[in-house]
Amino acid sequence: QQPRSITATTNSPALQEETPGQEPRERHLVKRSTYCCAGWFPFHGRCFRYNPTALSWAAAERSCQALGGNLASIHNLLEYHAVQYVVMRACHRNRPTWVGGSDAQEEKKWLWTDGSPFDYVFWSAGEPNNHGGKQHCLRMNHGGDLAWDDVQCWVKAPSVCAKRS
Ligand SMILES: [Ca+2]
Ligand SMILES: [Ca+2]
Repeated sequence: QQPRSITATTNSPALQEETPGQEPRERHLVKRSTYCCAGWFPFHGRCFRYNPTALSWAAAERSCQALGGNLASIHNLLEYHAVQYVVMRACHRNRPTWVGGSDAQEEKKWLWTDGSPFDYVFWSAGEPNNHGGKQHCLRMNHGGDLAWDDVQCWVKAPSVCAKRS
């Protein structure tokens, strides 16, 4: 399978990895730096994949682990837009979708399942509200601002997995 080029999928300058002055062959190799198998979208050293099957958050995480990854972690707005793109490309709308954040172990102590630092948030207005004291899992594309919401973990939703390229 040929890897997809990142530059073919976005117009954002921050996503382009070309360096001026390089020979075409070298440039070609740079573009391959995030290699992903078919069905996985490359972005900044990781590969992302949308799973349309509605699963609980824990079942979604296990299905990602079965593919060698975890539910996606998100560390800046560009990464969030990339994950939103993966969802939009697959189902042509901004479906509410599980990613790997959870505060199930301890309230308000959010963690990513891939072990990376929880160093960025994009909560919807008024979220996370831990509604009913029972919301411990992070679902994206919430509400009009398409931001993040904490949701009951047993709710079934599609998901996005990520793994190292
Ligand atoms: Ca909570
Ligand atoms: Ca909530």
